[in-house]
Amino acid sequence: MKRVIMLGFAVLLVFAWIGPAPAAEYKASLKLASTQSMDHPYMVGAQKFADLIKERTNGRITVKLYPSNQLGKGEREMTEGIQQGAIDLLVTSTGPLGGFSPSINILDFPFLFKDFNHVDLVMDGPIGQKLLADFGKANIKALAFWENGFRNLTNAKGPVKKVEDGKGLKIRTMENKVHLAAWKTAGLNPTPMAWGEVFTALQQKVIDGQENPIAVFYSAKLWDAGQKHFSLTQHVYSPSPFLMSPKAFNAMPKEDQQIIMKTGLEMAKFQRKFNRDGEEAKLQDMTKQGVTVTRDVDKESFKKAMAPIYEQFKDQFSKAEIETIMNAK
Ligand code: EAX
Repeated sequence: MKRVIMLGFAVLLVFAWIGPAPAAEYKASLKLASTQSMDHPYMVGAQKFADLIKERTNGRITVKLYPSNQLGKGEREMTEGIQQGAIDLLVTSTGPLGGFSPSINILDFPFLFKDFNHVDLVMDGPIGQKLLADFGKANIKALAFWENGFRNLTNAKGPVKKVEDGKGLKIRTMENKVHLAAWKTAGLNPTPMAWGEVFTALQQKVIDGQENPIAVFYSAKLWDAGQKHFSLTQHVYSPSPFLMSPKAFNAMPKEDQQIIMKTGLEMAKFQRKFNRDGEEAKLQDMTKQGVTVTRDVDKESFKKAMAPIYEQFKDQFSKAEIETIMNAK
């Protein structure tokens, strides 16, 4: 009996020895990417995330930041990098994500969310949790919902107050089938494009306009590419999943995985607030840069013009599913 116990101990010891490195010894350097520059709320959140991870792991884990499309010309390419393990962490809009995890497209419907409170309720509740978990099937670890913001239509031709004013405008959309369908239905002329190509396309007048949250427009200084008209259409909320490569995540000891998850979630709160608090000052500064900001947009006209797409996608997203989000309280 004694010998059996001794043998048991020996086996346990061997297993303990060859198991994953204890957190005290584990070291890693992680690459964090996005399409956005260091002053955009994505990268402000990312910088704080990097600082906290370093502090909380006593410098064992460092996070190196790759802003401004350094690791790929757009979000589709970089999401592939996450799947393959070439990129460890990514802040991305939902633009191309439906091609990886189809359920996420439900968030891309126009006029789904009333305001930021409504957004937080859904993102931080069971619906948000389920959408994050679904990424697992695509070999992507989704840590939290950071944010891009409510998107707005901008163009080089003239002020747009109601949907009719925008008819025929050639605009860039993200590589997203719901957005594309919404703009087509509304009578504009949308064309999908990776973010890294938008500035040049605007400059060369290949397109008349684009749509994005205030912070993206501001960080990219799109007025320098001729975008002089900004309409506060707020036609769709743009959430930004904070993604991690399972390869990097699974290589970590449990304690470090927990630090990563906890800090990612904490930064979701911080980053969303930072984004929202900064919007008004950016709008005012844009005006000083010569941008005409149309605030009194007839949103109802956009909402009506885009409404038929809910019917168009009813086989993938039922009315009941959509209403659960719209009526969340
Ligand atoms: O995620 O491609 C886009 O328009 C996105 O909003 C932007 O890159 C931020």
